[in-house]
Amino acid sequence: MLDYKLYYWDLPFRGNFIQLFLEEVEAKYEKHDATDIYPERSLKIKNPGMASPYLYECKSKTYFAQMPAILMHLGREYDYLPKRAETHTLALKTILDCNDVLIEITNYNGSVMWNKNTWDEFRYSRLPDWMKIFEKTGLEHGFKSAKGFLLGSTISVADIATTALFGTMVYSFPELKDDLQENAPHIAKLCERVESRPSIRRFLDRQRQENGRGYCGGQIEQSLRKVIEK
Ligand SMILES: N[C@@H](CCC(=O)N[C@@H](CS)C(=O)NCC(=O)O)C(=O)O
Repeated sequence: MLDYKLYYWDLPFRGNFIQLFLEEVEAKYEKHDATDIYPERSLKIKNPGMASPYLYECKSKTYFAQMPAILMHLGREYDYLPKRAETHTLALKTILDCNDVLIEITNYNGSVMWNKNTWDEFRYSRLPDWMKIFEKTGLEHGFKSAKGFLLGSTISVADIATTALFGTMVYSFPELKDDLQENAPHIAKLCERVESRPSIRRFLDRQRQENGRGYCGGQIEQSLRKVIEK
């Protein structure tokens, strides 16, 4: 029996946050194109949401929108949330940080295209600060042990989100690999470890073979490529 249907574009960007999780827990799910809901049906579904990703949960016949809400829901369902109050809150904070980085790297969801000056300002100021925030969080919590995860000794939803953010970013834009290595070396390693978990690895290999290095799509990806690949 099917557990979930995920509605997203054929791009990793926000969809991989959900898809890496579903792969990790080996949920039975189908991937559908975002246009099956967005925009015509967005207001008609149970628990309407403005934009993809949408997750349909078969057992409750319910839709969820907003990537952080979906991940928190799945984290609770599959016991991928830290138990202590501090780290539980940090798991949500980490997912929200990820979503903020997605907004910033797409210049507010593509509202303005990048130019070399604005991109360099972001790349050499805000982006390294974001990377350092993740690194410091890990060092203060799970990275105290060599094989630790971001918030503790076991994998949590925060590791899936961090990998969906930075693993995807450096795969789509290899030019940013050194930036991550320099500012957040433990995060770079964490992404590699999470990406090599067997079901995640199989999924990423398939996705990358089919979609190459595509990131967020649209004019904003073109604009990003223009400034990064210069
Ligand atoms: N805050 C929402 C943002 C959703 C969002 O911006 N989705 C993009 C694709 S990644 C989209 O479909 N945008 C079209 C729109 O906003 O109308 C989330 O985290 O899920």
